[in-house]
Amino acid sequence: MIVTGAAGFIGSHTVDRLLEKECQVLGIDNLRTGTEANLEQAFSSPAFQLEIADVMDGRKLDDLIRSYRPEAIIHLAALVSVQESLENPDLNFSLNLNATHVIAESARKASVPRVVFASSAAVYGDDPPTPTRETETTRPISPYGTAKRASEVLLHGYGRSFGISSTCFRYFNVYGPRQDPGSPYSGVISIFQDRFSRNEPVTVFGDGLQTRDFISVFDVARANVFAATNPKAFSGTVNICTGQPSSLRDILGIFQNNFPGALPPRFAAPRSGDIRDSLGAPERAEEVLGFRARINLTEGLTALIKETF
Ligand code: UD2
Repeated sequence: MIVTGAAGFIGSHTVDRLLEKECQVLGIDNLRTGTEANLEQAFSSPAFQLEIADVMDGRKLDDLIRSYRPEAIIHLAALVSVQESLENPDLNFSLNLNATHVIAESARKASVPRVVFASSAAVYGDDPPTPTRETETTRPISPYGTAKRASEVLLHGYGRSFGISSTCFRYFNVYGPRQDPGSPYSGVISIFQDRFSRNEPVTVFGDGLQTRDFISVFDVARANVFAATNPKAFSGTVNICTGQPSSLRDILGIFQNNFPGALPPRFAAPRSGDIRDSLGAPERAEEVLGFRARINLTEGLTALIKETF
């Protein structure tokens, strides 16, 4: 197996899961946003190797893929911040679309049978009907969502042209250990975890009644590994979500239960561009992959807070 973005949040958990399943894994990462610390557990396995390389480097990728001859490529390397894609659309184009083409080409040349790709619920745009199905019209509202959608089309077109199976996962709001809380646009759960554990107040933008479909990174890694290791994995787009809405107040409540005596939250005006409710329809994942999220939010968040994962 090859995992690009192996040193990132979702990548490192995917590597850990592949190693648990006794796969040989070559991780590729340029360490732009990922860190080797995320791979601490993986480095203890002789089945794991990390290559520090850029997925934009087509020649290097060709060499690596041709010599490793993976059963599948799980392509997770990306520019992960929607905000950064708005500030630097050109870099977003390189990392989130051009790199997909580099991967597709390398896969074709080395006859790799399967690619699993990290797409995003951001392809749906603002306030689609909920729960949102994969058949919903996509109307991305950021360069990030646009490149993710274009990458899906590219991979499916390549798949049909050259017989490569491509599973494009539209992840909803992923949370869990190793998520970087470093920017104001980081996932809300990573920010809350950081603030509560340092006894600093959190800020709630809006009334806190906005809802999201939060899915544990352990469930996401399980979906990635299932699609990559299953020769009959479905080719197409699939939501990776729980189908369960949670409000920000629900999240806050779980943190407050675990941190009695924490400072009260501050409330601020809603963020511009914030959507009210995001909720995925999980049925297709169940139908075509037999995948269903197993970790409910209270359980997953409590484990994250207590670091008992
Ligand atoms: C996700 C993406 C975002 C964009 C958006 C499109 C992530 C981390 N963010 O944003 O880049 O694609 O989807 O709809 O995947 N919030 C607070 N306090 C904080 C931080 C956040 O109240 O300190 C609120 C935020 O205003 C939002 C909710 O929490 O209402 C969730 O925020 P988020 O950035 O984790 O995720 P989301 O779905 O808004």
